[in-house]
Amino acid sequence: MEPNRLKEHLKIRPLEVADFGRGYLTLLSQLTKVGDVSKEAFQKQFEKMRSSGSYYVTVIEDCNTNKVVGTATLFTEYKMVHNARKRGRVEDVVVDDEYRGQKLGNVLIETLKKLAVHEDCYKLTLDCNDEMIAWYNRFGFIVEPGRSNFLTIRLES
Ligand code: 16G
Repeated sequence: MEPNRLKEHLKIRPLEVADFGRGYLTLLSQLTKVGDVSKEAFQKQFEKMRSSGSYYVTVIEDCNTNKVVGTATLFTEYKMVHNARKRGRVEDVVVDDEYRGQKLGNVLIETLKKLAVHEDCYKLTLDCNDEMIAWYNRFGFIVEPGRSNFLTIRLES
């Protein structure tokens, strides 16, 4: 589905600092623990992400309710390997419970894939809960043979 196939009242666009007030963090809390992020902390982090030039935080807003109802982020990591190109990572994909089944996730992922090609990424990766693997398979993400792992150390205190 192309981004322009979204229903009229749904708009896909980059994250704005005003999305703090449009429920962006509440939406993320449907994915994982957000913690206590003040408006000031949000603004600071937003500015760091924006000025780095490496983050493409994409949201879908319902213009009828002025709420952010879907989001996905492309993070691009500079590499020396592969002719000093970039690796893209898909992060923080979430669609509001009440908007599931409208293919908003498809629009977000297809948009990030195009963006990653445009940004000259040589590959695009993600990690997710095992039960989501089949969903991501639909977009071409696969578990590469011999690499069916994702290693983590939790550094949170
Ligand atoms: C999933 C997300 C990742 C997110 C993490 C949060 C996708 C494709 N993956 O792995 O982006 O940061 O969950 O889980 O959306 P955590 O709180 O356990 O780190």
